[in-house]
Amino acid sequence: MTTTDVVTQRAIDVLKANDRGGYTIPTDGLYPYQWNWDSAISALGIAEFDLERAWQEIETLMSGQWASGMVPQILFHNPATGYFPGPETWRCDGPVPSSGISQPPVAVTAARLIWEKNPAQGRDRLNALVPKLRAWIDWYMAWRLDDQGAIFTVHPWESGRDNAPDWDKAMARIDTSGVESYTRQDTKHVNSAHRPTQKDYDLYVWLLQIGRSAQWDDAEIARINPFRVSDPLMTFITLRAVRDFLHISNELGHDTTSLNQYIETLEQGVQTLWNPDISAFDSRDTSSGEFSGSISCGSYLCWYAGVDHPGMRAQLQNALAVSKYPIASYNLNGEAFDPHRYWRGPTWPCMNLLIGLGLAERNVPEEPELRARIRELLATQGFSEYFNPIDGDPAGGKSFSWTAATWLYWAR
Ligand code: 9WN
Repeated sequence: MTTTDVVTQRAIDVLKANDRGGYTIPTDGLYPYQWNWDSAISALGIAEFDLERAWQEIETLMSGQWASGMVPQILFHNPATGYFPGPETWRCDGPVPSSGISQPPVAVTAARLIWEKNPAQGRDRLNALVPKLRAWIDWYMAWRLDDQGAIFTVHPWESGRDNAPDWDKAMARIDTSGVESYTRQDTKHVNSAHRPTQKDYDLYVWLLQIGRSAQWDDAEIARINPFRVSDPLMTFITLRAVRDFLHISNELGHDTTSLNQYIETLEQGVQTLWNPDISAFDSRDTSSGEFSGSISCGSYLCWYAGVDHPGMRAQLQNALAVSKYPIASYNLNGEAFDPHRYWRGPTWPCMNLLIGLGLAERNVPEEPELRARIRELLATQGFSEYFNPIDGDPAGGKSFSWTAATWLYWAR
């Protein structure tokens, strides 16, 4: 067996070990349930060795969809211990016990990519998913679209980048003094210096309480939730999802009403996230209109969304020059940079997978170099949750599903 074969077998073993029967958990212990965008990325990896099981991953995720069209961030299919907040804290009543917020809609794109591996075999399964994927896209456009055409998040957990510096200014304006008492579980599994701070968690729980007091009603949340930050990552991933869904709908003969309008709106929206002061796509607080001043891994998803930008190409070249293992979750020269703390500096291979797909599709010449760096990182350090961008030191959960999937689908 070659080294590549050995690492590939290890990646398959990780995904199989994290399989809980119809869905894949991100990692044992730290995250014992089904997470939305983790499952989408895991499904891409699973599709490399078991196409049927890859479809099932997406189908199980969509089984948790609410009547509103929202697809939850976490589905608590089976009782488990060791994670906070669980279903008893969220108190939602969807078809499957769940959290009350969503996550970036990578699953729409994953459905297209899995289908393309064998269109004849996947046709019926994709046809059955189409109305659900459509309802989720419509929900995003109804409830998460700002007045400039960008997608915002109402909770850092919804963005998927929990403690990113993108939210710092918006968070600083919120008084969390009414937060209920709670016990964190995450720091029992991993080093607390690598996790969000207590202050971050107070805000996460406080925002959860807001949603719960609105009984998770979208209109009421829109009225009372003070946290609303437009995010390049969410906007790029949604734009990409709509483009892929339009393609699927055309190919399979489904209704395409409004989809071109959505694309036009989001294309305009992403341009409003360009911050000339840092020469990058940036997050914007919808209440103050202020940019966060953050160059993040989300900034580099422009190509994934079909958007080229010479300024981001320059950023990409710089990122390859200043760190051994790019693209980091946050710019190494940024004032909030911390190489260990979660979304404030470490490199997340799963984000590089999405960035890399976009670079490859747009024929950006730096793609092979980026892929080679991540390949080396995973082959030598294994499938951890995230890594120090400077020395590649692994951190967070071990045997992580979407990291293994990154190897199988892209890096190997
Ligand atoms: C909250 C599962 C998830 C990822 C997120 C990542 C982290 C959860 C947490 O883990 O967030 O969703 O409790 O820290 O930030 O992107 O989906 O891997």
